[in-house]
Amino acid sequence: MLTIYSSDHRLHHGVELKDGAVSESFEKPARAETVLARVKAAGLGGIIGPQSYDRSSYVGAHSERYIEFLAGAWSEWIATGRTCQALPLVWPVRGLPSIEVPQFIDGKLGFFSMDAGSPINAGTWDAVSASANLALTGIDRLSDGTRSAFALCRPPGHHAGREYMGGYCYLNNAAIAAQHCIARGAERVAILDIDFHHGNGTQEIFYDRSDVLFISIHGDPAVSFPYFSGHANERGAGPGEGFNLNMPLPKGTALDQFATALHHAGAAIARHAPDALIVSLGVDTFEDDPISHFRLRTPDYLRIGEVIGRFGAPTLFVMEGGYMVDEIGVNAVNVLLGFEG
Ligand code: SP5
Ligand code: ZN
Repeated sequence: MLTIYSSDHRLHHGVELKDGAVSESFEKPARAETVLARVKAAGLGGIIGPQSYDRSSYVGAHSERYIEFLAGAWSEWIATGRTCQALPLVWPVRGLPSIEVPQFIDGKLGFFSMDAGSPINAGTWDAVSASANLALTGIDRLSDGTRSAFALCRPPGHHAGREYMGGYCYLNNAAIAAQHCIARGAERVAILDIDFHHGNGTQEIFYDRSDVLFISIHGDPAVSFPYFSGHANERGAGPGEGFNLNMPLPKGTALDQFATALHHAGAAIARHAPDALIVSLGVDTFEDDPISHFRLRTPDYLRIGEVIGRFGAPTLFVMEGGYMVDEIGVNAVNVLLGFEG
């Protein structure tokens, strides 16, 4: 399987508010390096860099004003005399008579975010645009007839919505790839999200559409981030009704229960008959993940890959979460090896 990778991910190295203090984010550069090292050690296949894409390729999944904000946020931040990382600290709430984009950067950060989990620093835009370009390159390879590819994206994307960053995510790499695939003439795409966390951003972007089926298997939002979406009764709206499938699972979920959900996902994907399948591949479902609550073990990821391989669709894997750095390489690559059979 072809891997698409860029060292530009290192340009983004964020902080995280944790236990009342600022520390290094769980979402750190070593994650992608560990996965890349495992791709090489396992002999998965060739490794190529991204093609370049205009930022208009991100519009569709995102709004133009959000892309403008993200590309310019660091300059606006340092223009105020600050050199530390930029974090949002205020958000609009329910019940406001109108919500407009503030003029000052501190207000814009809150307007265009869902939490304080996505800090912005000098290299963030270059890193997140390179990450999105990996997914775009991957989907273009599938359109050319390749059966599968792995976009080793970092930063991840699935929490980023049409107009917001959050949960370590800025550009929704999987959604951008799906939109590009449709723009190139595909009739139907399916996105299967197996990260521990609900893919709230991807859900939002395609919620009212029937051409992109979104399926997410994740920790029950009653007790897990992102808390405000991911319930089973969120099934899509208007023409998109029935094209959003959430499968929340309890804390402690192990392979048996996860595999049952994966088989349900397979049936829904078969009904949709997509031209391409995009897998949001998070391995924070691992038993030793520091921020998540499932109990998958390293060999389980081979099985998960096998099941996805039997779906039979041209498949792009897009890297999402996974924070037990020592193990994310072997776990992620096990999915890819299992897929290849
Ligand atoms: C892409 C992705 O996996 N994003 C996850 C974002 C999770 N953000 C909330 C993290 C809460 C961390 N709680 C720390 C518990 C430490 N024991
Ligand atoms: Zn996650």
